[in-house]
Amino acid sequence: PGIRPLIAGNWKMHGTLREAAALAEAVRAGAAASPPAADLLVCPPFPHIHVLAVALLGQGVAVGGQDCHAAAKGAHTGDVSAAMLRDIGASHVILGHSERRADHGEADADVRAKVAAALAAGLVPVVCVGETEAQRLGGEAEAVVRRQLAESLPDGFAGIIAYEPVWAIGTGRTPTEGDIAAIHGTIRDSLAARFGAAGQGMRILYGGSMKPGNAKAILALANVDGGLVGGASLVAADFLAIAASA
Ligand code: G2H
Repeated sequence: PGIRPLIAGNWKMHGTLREAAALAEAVRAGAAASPPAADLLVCPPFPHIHVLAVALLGQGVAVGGQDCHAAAKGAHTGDVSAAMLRDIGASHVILGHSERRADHGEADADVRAKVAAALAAGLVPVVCVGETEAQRLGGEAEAVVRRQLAESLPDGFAGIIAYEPVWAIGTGRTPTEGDIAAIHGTIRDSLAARFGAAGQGMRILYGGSMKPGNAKAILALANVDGGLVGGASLVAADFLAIAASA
């Protein structure tokens, strides 16, 4: 038996509470009417998480955060702990997204500390890795991803990996199917080498301009166990169409 896919929506910094609630309700209703062969997760901005987690409780759509702090608590103005996310109903948290790495200078060691904090709080981390365009053109993509995995995952890691080539994020461009399969194979090998059987069973998501039109082909590739969807997750019909193609 294969790994059950996960289709995760990364809503990034979009939407009022009213819009978020409407989007979540449309996803819930669509999935209830026509259950996909995939688990569903939505990751709204922090202020919307609690309301959505309450609304979606037991409805087959999990709710997650887009970041958390590495510390359990303390004097960290503006930050949110993993335990706080868990407390308000989140089950997952995206960590190490390239926008966090770029906008907030997060390095692999920072991501590793956050992943450890998430695991300690009982959250499932969705850890993002991926090369820049210069690294891809320089033939370094696999080495970069291997290094990010080695340095961003703490010992005892249990969670989800998302491969997101930085140059494919929000650009409408995606790697070839062969390139996606190659990197996902590399990620699988790294996970299996370090975590054994557990690594064989970990989900590896693809992210970066995943749309209804390209999802079926991408999700059919070996070692692609779902998607991390940004722009297209803001339109319920598109998100559901991607889920339906899993
Ligand atoms: C990649 C992805 C979601 P988009 O960041 O994490 O965004 O689908 O808009 O490229």
